[in-house]
Amino acid sequence: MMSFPLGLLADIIYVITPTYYRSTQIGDLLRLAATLRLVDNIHWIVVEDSNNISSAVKKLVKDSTVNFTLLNYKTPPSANRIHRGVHQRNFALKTIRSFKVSRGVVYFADDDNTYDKRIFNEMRNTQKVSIWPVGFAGGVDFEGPVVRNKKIVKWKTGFARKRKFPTDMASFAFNVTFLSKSPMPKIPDNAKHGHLETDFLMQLINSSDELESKAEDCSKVLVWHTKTMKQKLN
Ligand SMILES: *[C@@H]1O[C@H](CO)[C@@H](O)[C@H](O)[C@H]1NC(C)=O
Ligand SMILES: *[C@@H]1O[C@H](CO)[C@@H](O)[C@H](O)[C@H]1NC(C)=O
Ligand SMILES: CC(=O)N[C@H]1CO[C@H](CO)[C@@H](O)[C@@H]1O
Repeated sequence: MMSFPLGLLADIIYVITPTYYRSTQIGDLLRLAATLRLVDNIHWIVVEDSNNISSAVKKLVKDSTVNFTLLNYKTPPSANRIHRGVHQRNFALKTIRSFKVSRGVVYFADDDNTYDKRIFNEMRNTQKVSIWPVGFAGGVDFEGPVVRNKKIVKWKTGFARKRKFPTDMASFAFNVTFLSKSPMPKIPDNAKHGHLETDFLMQLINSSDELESKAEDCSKVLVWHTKTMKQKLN
């Protein structure tokens, strides 16, 4: 039997990307795929908001050379329209839960953000929930925890400061073992505007003390909440 020194076997990061059809969809996904292919041990879970898997997205994920699972889940008509991607992310969580793995990390990576490949190795050794700042989130240059002596002392945000965890979807990763809990943690469709993250995190942890600060004690921005301009097409 072969044995490996501890830490040599890198844990898999399950990267969840909800996506929906618009003119820039393929361009956005291509940019994300280009980053993910630079990182080892990624399992990319792409969930289309549609009745069918589209051939363009299927070709893109196959060509990415990233290990992937492609799914589709049409947002039900009854859904709360103030959020996007809730049902797709939850479907991805259920799918990962069905893998029944006992190690690994889960990360929500929307298709239009910009990721430095280093963020993935920052999150890879997450024990419970890891955290870092996100550029252009929360109405400020960057939103995230302020860390002093390894402790989160406050949060920097320009939006809904009373949120328990005032942070962006791209700012945290969590241990896959949370998904075997009953009930499984879910993104709540009935959350208030801008409260998806805090409402989700409250199902995982009770306080900021349980968060693991990454990206040099949250002093480096390695992911940006960028937005692709809507194209004006004649
Ligand atoms: C791809 O993912 C599947 C399912 O999790 C896994 O069994 C397989 O080992 C992965 N392959 C690589 C190359 O990571
Ligand atoms: C996740 O949690 C399990 C169980 O507590 C632990 O063994 C593992 O080291 C944690 N981290 C990762 C990346 O799986
Ligand atoms: C082309 C194709 O596969 N269309 C299917 C998309 O999904 C709807 C609803 O599930 C089916 O009725 C179509 O046949």
